[in-house]
Amino acid sequence: MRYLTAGESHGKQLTTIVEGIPAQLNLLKEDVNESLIRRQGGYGRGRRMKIEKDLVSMLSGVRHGYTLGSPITLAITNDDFKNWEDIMGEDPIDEEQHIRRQVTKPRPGHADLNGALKYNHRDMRNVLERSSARETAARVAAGSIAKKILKELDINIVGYVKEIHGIKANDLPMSVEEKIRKSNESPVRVIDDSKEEEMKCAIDQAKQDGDSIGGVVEVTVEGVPAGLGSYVQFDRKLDSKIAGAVVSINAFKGAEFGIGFEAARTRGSETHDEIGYGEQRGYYRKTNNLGGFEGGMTTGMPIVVKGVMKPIPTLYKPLESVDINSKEPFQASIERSDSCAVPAAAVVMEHVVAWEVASSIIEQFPSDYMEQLKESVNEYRERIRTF
Ligand code: EPS
Repeated sequence: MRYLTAGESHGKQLTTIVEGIPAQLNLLKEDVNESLIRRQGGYGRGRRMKIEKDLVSMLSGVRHGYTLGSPITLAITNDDFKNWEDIMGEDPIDEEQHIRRQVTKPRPGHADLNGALKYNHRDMRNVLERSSARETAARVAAGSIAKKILKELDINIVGYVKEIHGIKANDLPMSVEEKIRKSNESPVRVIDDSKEEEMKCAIDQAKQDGDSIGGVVEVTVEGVPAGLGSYVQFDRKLDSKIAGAVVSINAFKGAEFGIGFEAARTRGSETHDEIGYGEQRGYYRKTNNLGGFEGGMTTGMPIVVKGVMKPIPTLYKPLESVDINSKEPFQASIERSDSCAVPAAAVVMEHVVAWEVASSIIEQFPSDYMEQLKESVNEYRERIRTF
């Protein structure tokens, strides 16, 4: 399975081309739209989300509600484009107009300066349009198809917020279904609502101060068979692919599995999960400190992975930078922005993790069509249960 996305933040549309999806997967526009709508929400989003209503058109690869096995093209229109047509249109504009409109003041923490240096762009709009987190809508669209595959295989996945600006939600034992329901009801996408108000206050305060705040999100995947991924080669380890996908989300700075960095402070005897066996359940671990992975392969326990998101770098409060034309210092100008996008990022992370898990299944099992995939996964599950 693979996909490519295209599109600028204020361009005409976002496009995702997805390839390698088995034939005969039931897939409706509503499945993709449900994910897109979840991503748009969350307390702390800026004015842009009031303009956009992300809805997908399926331009290829789906017929009468089922996938064909051919590439699937997903298109999301940017409603804001109508306000940007003269700035983002494909036709040439005169030199004077171009110079007047150039973005020459890079925002600290953004891709602006590094992208300009690399691609030799004197107008940093050429960088910021594509490096914008708007692109995550296109990735969520791809991930929503992966989630449909997982669902058919009885694998459930959810992303939710663990922490916003140091305010930590409590761990509550809940099924994935319950976590989905709870987090969907929460404006800050937490499953523990006792911290909700505190988090909203922190977001309000950041907004009032012209600042932004980050946080930690967690994704849980239940129902994965043991043995996805492989230890035999570094680039086949599924935990490393998931970590790569998480860190590839705009503004993410790290990923950890299970107790993660805490393992630096625990002894081996407190870290490793003891193995048990039950006739129905097969092999299992008595705890899940390692977050569902040993040796780059799933253990059959839930995958539990966290990602950390830095505060969004587009600030109302000025930070010092340098104009690339005058080379003079300036205080960054005011930009429209989200003061906190952590709740939306939980949805994005859920979808990129879903993609990696589904990809590893498609790679491992015959998967030209859904029935074939289901049969081979079930056969495998039965074999390892009685192993
Ligand atoms: C973003 C800035 C804001 C966000 C945007 C990401 O957009 P704008 O510059 O148009 O105000 O709302 O996020 C989205 C559009 C989205 O769909 O998530 C940025 O600078 O990355």
